Amino acid sequence: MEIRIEDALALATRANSGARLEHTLGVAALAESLAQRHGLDPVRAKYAALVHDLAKELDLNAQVRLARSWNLIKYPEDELAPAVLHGPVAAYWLEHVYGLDDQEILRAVAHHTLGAPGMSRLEMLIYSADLTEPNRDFPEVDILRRALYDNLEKGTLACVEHTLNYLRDTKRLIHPLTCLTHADLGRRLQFGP
Ligand code: DGI
Ligand code: FE
Ligand code: FE
Repeated sequence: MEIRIEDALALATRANSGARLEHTLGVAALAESLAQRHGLDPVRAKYAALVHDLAKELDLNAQVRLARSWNLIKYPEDELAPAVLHGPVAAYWLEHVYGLDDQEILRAVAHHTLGAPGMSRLEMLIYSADLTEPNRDFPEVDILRRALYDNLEKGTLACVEHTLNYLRDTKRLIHPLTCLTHADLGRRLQFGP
């Protein structure tokens, strides 16, 4: 299937409204400019950003039902913290209902909330742009943006560390994939990919 930004924009405006659409457009703008900065395909980065939260506004119970029926539940934590399911649900829908066949975009969408071991640079970029897009406003966001601009891998590791600290501070359950992503990025930065 040809990757066309108009198609992704149409999907985003159908699925996301109000502040969520503003967020999605913010992720798209940042993803495009980080892709240009780091020599990745800006069209695929923008496409992935526009569709990353397609399933976010579905009722959480509906997300769990879809995730069960599509065999996307991999950890008990997926159902204990079902807000982490919308990435895998959107990626499955894009591939099996919509017909998108770009595996790297599909992985970037699936992994945008928790990351995954062995992420590609496009996956890192979408994960990080989601956290640091222009509408995000928390104390360390500028430091994270600069880190991402300087070095995608190190910046992504800083984003995962920020998320881990946030989850600890707010006493939320930490999903095992967040820990695996953190360990994998740390290892790759130390020993190479
Ligand atoms: O969809 P967005 O709001 O743009 O951002 P996102 O896809 O990163 O989703 C954020 C949600 O995911 C937020 O409610 C926190 C949650 N989350 C991410 N990692 C973990 C997590 N929740 C738990 N309990 N554990 C995690 O490891
Ligand atoms: Fe999301
Ligand atoms: Fe998002």
